[in-house]
Amino acid sequence: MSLFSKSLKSFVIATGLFSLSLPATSSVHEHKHENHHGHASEQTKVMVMNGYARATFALAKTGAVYFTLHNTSDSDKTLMSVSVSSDVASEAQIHTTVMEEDVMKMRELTNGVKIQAGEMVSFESGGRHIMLMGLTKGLKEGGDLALTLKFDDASEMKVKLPIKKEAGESHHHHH
Ligand SMILES: [Cu+2]
Repeated sequence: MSLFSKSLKSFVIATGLFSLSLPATSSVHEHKHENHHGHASEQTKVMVMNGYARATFALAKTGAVYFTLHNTSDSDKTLMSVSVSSDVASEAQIHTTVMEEDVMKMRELTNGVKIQAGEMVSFESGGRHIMLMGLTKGLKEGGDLALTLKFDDASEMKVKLPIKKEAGESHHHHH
């Protein structure tokens, strides 16, 4: 855990969580004053924990991102989509991994991932993950990856995750 604590602080920066009842398109202009109260730490209702992007080789076209989402609010939230700068990749998709006749396959979760009030959902190797498609220059170990997570209540959360090699399990899976 201590490995992650340094970067954890930057994961909890959230925007827009205080405009929960507003549809995505209605905007900031009429409610600008509301943005002033509430510090990020109090308004953050979903925490991103233990997040990282797996380092790739320079010419890789796809990459995977893992984290745990903790919904600290008292209402269910659904992660609907993830966006990434076009400087980094053409698209970010929410994937899950399913076994079909002993073959692992990835599927896009187009309806998002629901995190019930007070619950945690893990995105991890071999399960749900964020897949980056069309990487422009790979993900270099030691760098950062910025993503924006979008929820069904129209809130968005910007996160910056470290790029690193697989966390402590590069060779073996223990069963
Ligand atoms: Cu995938």
